[in-house]
Amino acid sequence: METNQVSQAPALSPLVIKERTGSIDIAEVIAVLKGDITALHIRQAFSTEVAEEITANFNRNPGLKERRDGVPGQYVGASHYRKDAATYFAEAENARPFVDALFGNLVDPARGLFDALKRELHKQGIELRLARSDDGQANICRALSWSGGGAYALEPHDDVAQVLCAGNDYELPAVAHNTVAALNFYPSMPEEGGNLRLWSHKPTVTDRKSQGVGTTGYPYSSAYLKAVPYRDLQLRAGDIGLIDGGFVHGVTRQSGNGDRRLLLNNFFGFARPDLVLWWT
Ligand SMILES: O=C(O)CCC(=O)C(=O)O
Ligand SMILES: [Fe+2]
Repeated sequence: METNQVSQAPALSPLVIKERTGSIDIAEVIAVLKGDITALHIRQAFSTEVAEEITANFNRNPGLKERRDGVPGQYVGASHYRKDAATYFAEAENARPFVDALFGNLVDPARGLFDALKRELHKQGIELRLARSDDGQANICRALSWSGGGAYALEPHDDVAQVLCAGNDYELPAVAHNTVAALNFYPSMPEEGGNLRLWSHKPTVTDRKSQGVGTTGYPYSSAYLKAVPYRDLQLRAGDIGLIDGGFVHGVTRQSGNGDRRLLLNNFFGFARPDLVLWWT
C-alpha cells in the first residue's frame, strides 16, 4: 500500500568545484569526464584578442539565428536538442561555414582542446571523435547568447535528459549513462550577472518525470530547487567552464548596458569504455 504521496525533497549530490587561473590541463578535463570533478572553472584561459575577435565574428555572422525551440537565445551552429538525427546532422553540415567564420584565421580554442584530448585519450586506447550519422557529423562547437528575461538568462536545466531521449537514430543515448561533460568558452561577458549557477542535485529519470521535464531536462522550477544549495561560477571573458551537465545548472540574469554574454559550447562523454563522442 502506498502511504507516502508527499513529494520528496530533491536528493543532494555534493559539488566538487575547482577554480584557478591559467591554461586548461587535459588531466582535469578527464577528471570531469570521469565524474571526479563536477565543475572546472579556468580563469583567463584564452586571450582577450581571441575573445574579442570571436565576439565580433558572432555579431556580424550571416548564420546568426534566433532559437525557436522554446529556449530564448541567439545562436550560430546546430543544437541536437529536440531534433531527430537526420535534422540535426543536416543542420550541422549547413552551419559549418558559419561556425568556421566565428574563428576566421584564429586557432579555434574548442578545436585546440578537442585535439589535445584526442591525443591523450588515444594514449589510453580510447578514441575521441565527433558524433555522426549517414547525414553528416557534428561541429566542434556552437555559439550561443541567452536572452531569457526573468531571474535566469537560461533557466535551470540538466543536459542529460536531451541525450538520454535523443532517439535511437543517434549514437548519443549511450553517453547519458556516463558523465555528459559540457564545455563552455566565454568570449564575452556582461559587467554583472551571467553567472553559471550549479545546484547540488543530479536529477534521476523519476525526478525529471515528477517535474514534467522527462525528455528535455528543461526547465526546473524555483519551487523544486528551493531547498537545494548552489554555487555560482563568476565568469569573465576569456574563462572556460567545464561541468558535469547531469547537475542542474542555469545562467543568472545579466545586467549593465555593455557587453552581451556569449559562449562557445559543446558536449562530450563516453559512449563505450573505448569511445568518447563529441557533439553540440
Ligand atoms: O551559458 C552557460 O554558461 C551554460 C550553457 C548551458 O548550460 C547549455 O548550453 O546547456
Ligand atoms: Fe546546460
